[in-house]
Amino acid sequence: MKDNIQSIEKRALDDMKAVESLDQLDSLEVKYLGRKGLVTSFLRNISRLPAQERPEAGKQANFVKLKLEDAFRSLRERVVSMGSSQSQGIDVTLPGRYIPRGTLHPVTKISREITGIFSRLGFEIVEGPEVETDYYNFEALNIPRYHPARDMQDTFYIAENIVLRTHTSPTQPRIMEKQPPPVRIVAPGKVYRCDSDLTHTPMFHQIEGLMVDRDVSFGDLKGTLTAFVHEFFDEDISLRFRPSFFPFTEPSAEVDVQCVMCRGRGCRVCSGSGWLEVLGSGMVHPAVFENVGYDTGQYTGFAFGMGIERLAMLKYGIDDLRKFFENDMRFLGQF
Ligand code: 2NM
Repeated sequence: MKDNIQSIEKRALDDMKAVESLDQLDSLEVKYLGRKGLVTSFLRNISRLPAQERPEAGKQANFVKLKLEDAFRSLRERVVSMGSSQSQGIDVTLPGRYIPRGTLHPVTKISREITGIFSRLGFEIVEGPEVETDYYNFEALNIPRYHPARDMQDTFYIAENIVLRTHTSPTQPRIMEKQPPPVRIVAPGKVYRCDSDLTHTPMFHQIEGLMVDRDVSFGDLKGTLTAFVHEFFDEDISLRFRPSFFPFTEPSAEVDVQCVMCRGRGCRVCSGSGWLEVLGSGMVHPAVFENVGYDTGQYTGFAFGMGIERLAMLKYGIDDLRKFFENDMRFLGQF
C-alpha cells in the first residue's frame, strides 16, 4: 500500500515533465487529483485497509496529495507565462489590446500652454501657498482694510489672519521680498472665493505675472501682453487696452480681444459687443514696491493676471464653467 502511493507520486512527476501545453496539464491534473483520479481513489480506498495500517497510509497519501497539488500549481504558472505562446500560438495579425490612457485636464493643458509662452519670453515660473496670510493676500498688495474685496462674502477665512488666497498675486510680494530686481515671474495656481453660481466656482485657477527692472514702461506691458495674446489665440487677432482700476496697479488696464467666436461681428459669447475681456494688468503701484523694500526711484514694473478657466472656455469653445469640475470622462477625454 505504501509503495503504491509512492509509485503514483513518481509517475505523476514523470508525466509532468512531458507537459507541453495547458490542455495536457489539465488532463494530467484530472488523472491524478480529479474526483476519480489516482490519488483521490487511493485516499478513498484507505477505509478498506486493516485498521492498524490506515493512519500511516492516510498520512502518506495526504502528504503526496499536497505535494502534487503544489507541483501542479507551479507547473501551471510556468506553462501560462512562457509556454502558451508556443503551445497555443499568437496570432500576430490580431488588433492590439486597447490600453486606456489618461488625458491632461483642460485647465492643466491651458495653464502649461500659458506658462510655456511666458517662459519663452524670459519669465520664470514660481508658485506660492494656497493658504495665505492676510498680509500677503491684501495688505502687501495695497488692498486697504475696509476694501470690499476683503469682505467675508468673497474671502474664505481659516483663522483670524489666515485666508485661502483669493488671487495668485500674493506670490509676487513674497518673491520680491526675497530677491532684488530684475524680476520676471509668472505664478500659476488655485485661488478661492466664497462665491458659487452658474459662472462662479469657489475654487478656480489664475496666472499672474510680474516684471520689474529699471525703465520698465507701459509700452513693455503692451508689447509683452500683445505677444502673449497673439501666440495664445491667433497672430491676426486685434486687441485693445481699456482703462481700469486695481488697488495694486496704477495706471491699470484691462485687455480685450476681438471675439474669437464671431471675429468681432457680435454674438452670444461676446454679448454682441465683438470684444472679450481676457486679462487685467497695470503698472505696479509704488505702495506695493515700498512694502517689499524696492526703491521706487530706481525701479518700475508691470503686472497682469488672468483666469485660466475663462481662457480655456474661449479657446475650446466650452460654454459651461461647471464642466471643468464635474470630472465627466466624456468631457475630459476630448482634450
Ligand atoms: C491683476 C491685474 C493687475 C498683479 C499685481 C501684482 C503685484 F504683486 F505685482 F502687485 N500681482 N498681480 C495684477 C495686476 C493682477 O489681475 C487681474
